[in-house]
Amino acid sequence: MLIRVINPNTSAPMTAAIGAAAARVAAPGTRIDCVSPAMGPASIEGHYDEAIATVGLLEEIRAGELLGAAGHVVACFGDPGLDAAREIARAPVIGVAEAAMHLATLVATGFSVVTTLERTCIITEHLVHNYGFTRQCRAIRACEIAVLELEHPGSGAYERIEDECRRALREDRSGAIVLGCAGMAELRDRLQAALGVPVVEGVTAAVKLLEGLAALGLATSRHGDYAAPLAKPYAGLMARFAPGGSS
Ligand code: 2AL
Repeated sequence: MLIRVINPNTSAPMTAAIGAAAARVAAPGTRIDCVSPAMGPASIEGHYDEAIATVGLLEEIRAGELLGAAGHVVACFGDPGLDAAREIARAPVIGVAEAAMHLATLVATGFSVVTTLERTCIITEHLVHNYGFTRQCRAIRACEIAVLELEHPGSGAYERIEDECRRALREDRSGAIVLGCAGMAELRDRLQAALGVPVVEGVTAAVKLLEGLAALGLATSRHGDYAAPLAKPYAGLMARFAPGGSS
């Protein structure tokens, strides 16, 4: 089966790192195609970045559907455009934040999210509420690391993340850590070995969940609000995104 992992930011090094992490956990019959949109922000660190990145993401969802993808991963921790993607895709679409949070609740009664910049914490907080994990999410912690710093080996990002995880385990009563950025995918194994608690990372979690859904014959419901968007004209630059009403 083909799983398309879409990094909605346009950083090529981050896309390569996300693809490598996804490929490492994929089952023998799974092919990972990790892509990023041709247009959009270099990193996603706020509401505006998210809103703009969503358009390129949806374009990649459409491209993946044409390639016959059996599943799509939205590989940004804000899960931007997730509901919209589900309206236009026949194959299941999973966001990395929802994947990681769901798995964390299976291995601990409470988890802490350790993310990049403090300004992104409110995006995670909204997701926690939307997904119904307010009782399990004990804290959302920022390391004040810019997303693209994660790709620079000399930035000290790993050490700052490990320090914040240790503070979380001391202070939050959490049994598990959720990594709050797709750019942290390659740090998971090292962090879990260092911390000795489950460290859940969304890219790898989403790949395994998509494989599970496929094995069980489960796909997004087309009944109700995830039905195809209604056909209508879109004006101006958005004209090419107008839904045909047939997907
Ligand atoms: C992210 C992420 O996963 N990718 C990105 O560009 N920004 N999320 C975050 N909290 O920084």
